[in-house]
Amino acid sequence: MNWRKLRTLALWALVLCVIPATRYYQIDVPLLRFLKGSHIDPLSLHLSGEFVESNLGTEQNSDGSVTVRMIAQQYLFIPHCILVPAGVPVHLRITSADAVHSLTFNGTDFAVKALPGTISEAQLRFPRAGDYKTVCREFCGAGHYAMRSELNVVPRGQFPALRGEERGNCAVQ
Ligand SMILES: [Cu+2]
Repeated sequence: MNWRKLRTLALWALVLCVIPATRYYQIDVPLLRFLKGSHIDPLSLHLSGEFVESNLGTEQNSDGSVTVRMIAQQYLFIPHCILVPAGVPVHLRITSADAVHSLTFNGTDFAVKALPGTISEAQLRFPRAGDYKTVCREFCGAGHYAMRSELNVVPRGQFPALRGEERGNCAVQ
């Protein structure tokens, strides 16, 4: 093999490595999740599986922690308001029904990408009670600026026992 061919080959190999490296959330993460078998169909989220409407919101676990399930879609987060207790581990599971979104809470450094076809997981803990605005920080289309919802953290003792249909409703207090 002559040097010119080798150089061209090396250049292509470099380009093919650089593209996924700069598109971690768009290429690498979905590919890894797909290979691991945690692929989820964004078109049927509302119809069956973990992200049906009745299963969204805050679920209490037997060990005292809570699991929050959310869908991000143009241009809202579902549920629109999340209620969690202060000082307990919050297991967040979020997916997207369409574009790439980024879930953030005003006043915190926390950010998690929501990607169609995969479930993003994060562990959180809110030490004090308070209300946070939930804002999308990934430009996802014309209505991106209005994509926001709420997270209400209440003292642990005041956190109500949520029934199934109340999981995505902050009004239950
Ligand atoms: Cu957005």
